[in-house]
Amino acid sequence: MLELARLEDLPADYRAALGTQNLVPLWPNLRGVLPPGQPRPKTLPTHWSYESLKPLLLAAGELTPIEKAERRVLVLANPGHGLENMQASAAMYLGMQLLLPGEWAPAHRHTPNAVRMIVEGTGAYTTVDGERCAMERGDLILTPTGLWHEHAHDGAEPVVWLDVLDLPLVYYLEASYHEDGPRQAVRPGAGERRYARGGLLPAPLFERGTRAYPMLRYPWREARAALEQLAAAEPGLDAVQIEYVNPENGAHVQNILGFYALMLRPGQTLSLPRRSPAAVFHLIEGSATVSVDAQQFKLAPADTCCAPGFSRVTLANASADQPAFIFIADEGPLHEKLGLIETRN
Ligand code: 1HN
Repeated sequence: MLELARLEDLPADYRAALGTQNLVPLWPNLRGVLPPGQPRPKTLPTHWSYESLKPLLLAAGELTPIEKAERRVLVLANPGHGLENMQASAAMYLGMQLLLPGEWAPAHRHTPNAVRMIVEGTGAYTTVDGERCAMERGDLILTPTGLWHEHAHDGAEPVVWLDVLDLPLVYYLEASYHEDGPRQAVRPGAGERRYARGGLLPAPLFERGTRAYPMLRYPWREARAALEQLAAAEPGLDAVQIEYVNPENGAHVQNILGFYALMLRPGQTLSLPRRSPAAVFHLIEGSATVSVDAQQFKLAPADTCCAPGFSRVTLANASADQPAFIFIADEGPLHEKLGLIETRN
């Protein structure tokens, strides 16, 4: 490949003259922004152990009252992006949030989209757009852009969940901001009952719903049953995987990030296609090894890891008799909308 001239090849006075007029020569920087063949992600394959971070999260519960934190979260930051930038990948933010009995995380809304994957504890609920969403292990709860949300806890033990947001992208676009609001009037959540049966949609007087976010809580009980039934119905199927979708139209549940659950059969090894979006893997149940290029992460329940775009990812379940259940978040919907989605062998 043609070697391009470096910045140092230019006379110092010329470089200084460019700077005074806010000008930059492209050629010394061209290969950096357009590397050959495939991107050079800053995102590093990274593993966060729940067992290791949990004591630090519980300590935060003693060190910082909820009133002083608003959201008590330890961010799972990718060192490749610089920890202070609070990014798991180019477009994904991850955090582990703790809510203690009796605490309340006040109502706000913001432009980034969030989802929560509940890790442990019972008795907490989040109110999204006025709908009460119980938080139980493995549930996925959406907090799409612009919807009011707050968290409350009537139970007796700490509740922890994984937050996944598209914050890095929305922040990069200079589109990130929030508003505070009063405590919401709460009505029981209805989405999960309204869309309780696959292929059967409410259509009162022949009209289908058109709400952008018709279903806010996806109970783990249902997702797990769907995976087990899929595995039983198709014994030869390698990728026992479901996507969390908008039940009215089958679209991705949110505009920017995609969300999936995958079951590894006992003893199964599954190689994923190499894809342009970065992905996050979070173990809900069982045990699994996630290989990302040359690195191997052994995931225990509630562990999380990430893989940059175009990496080779292999998922393995070493258990001879127990399935493993993995929650996956990726930047796929974003890449699709931008026309950047690629899959390679
Ligand atoms: C947020 O609103 C929550 O509502 C959690 O629980 C984490 C991280 C960045 C920006 C907003 C929440 C967040 C967040």
